[in-house]
Amino acid sequence: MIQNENNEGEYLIRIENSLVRDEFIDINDQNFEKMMFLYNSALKEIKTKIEILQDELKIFSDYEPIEYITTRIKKPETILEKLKRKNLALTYGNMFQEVNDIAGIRLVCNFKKDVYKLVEIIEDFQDVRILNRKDYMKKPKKSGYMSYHLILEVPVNFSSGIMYVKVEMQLRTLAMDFWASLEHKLKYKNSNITKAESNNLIKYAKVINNIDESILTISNRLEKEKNENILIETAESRNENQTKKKIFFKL
Ligand code: 0O2
Repeated sequence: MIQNENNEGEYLIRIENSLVRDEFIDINDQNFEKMMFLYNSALKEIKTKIEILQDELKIFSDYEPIEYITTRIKKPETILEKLKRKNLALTYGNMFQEVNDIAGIRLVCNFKKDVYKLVEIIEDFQDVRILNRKDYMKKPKKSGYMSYHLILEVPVNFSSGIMYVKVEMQLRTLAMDFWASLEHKLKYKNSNITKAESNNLIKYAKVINNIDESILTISNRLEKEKNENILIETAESRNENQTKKKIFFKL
């Protein structure tokens, strides 16, 4: 790695080596801007990887598990709020090490099985590291929230070398996304909601989950039928070829 005092890379290595670890965050200073540059770069990298995967699955396997992708960078005020919520000093070191979702990418899928298939594929990415995972689909949060979360470390090539930057990936179905987006607006960050309204939101999450399960059953049946038809067609064409061969030998 180039160790040049004046280049950006040296600054990045400094963050890694914790030279600015104890500095307090100032959302208007250059250090903050540089931190955001790191997260934005990682987000571009992972988004491109997922888009390439999406194209590959479509072209080679006629499989389109992702309905849409969204990305976002956490607002500066929300980063500070999160550090306070975790009772941590508002330093760059804590921001870099303890806040995992400054860069966020969301993959919204059609079916639950697509989420697990994508997780398996991402696990096989050679360069992306998985630091942590939470399966809120198998075990929803008390609020009713369902999603699959991966904390990734994404490699970004800078002039001074490679740096691994954390990105939170949320994978969920369309139905889960519908619920989570509305609940986020109505309740997640709003303490004015009543107990009854809160209970209703939990109830709706269960309804959403039932819908997801029923839709999955339909999709599984159709897939099974399609595979069976392929098998029948293959067997038929094999028989046809054998008949042709017999006719050929008779001639
Ligand atoms: P925002 O405004 O969406 O960014 P940890 O990462 O383990 O230190 P954290 O961040 O609480 O702790 O982990 P968790 O539970 O995996 O939550 C991460 C993100 O998931 C949240 O980010 C939300 O985006 C989403 N989330 C978690 N619980 C709920 C929920 O009950 N309802 C909704 N709608 N979203 C939820 P932030 O930073 O809390 O919020």
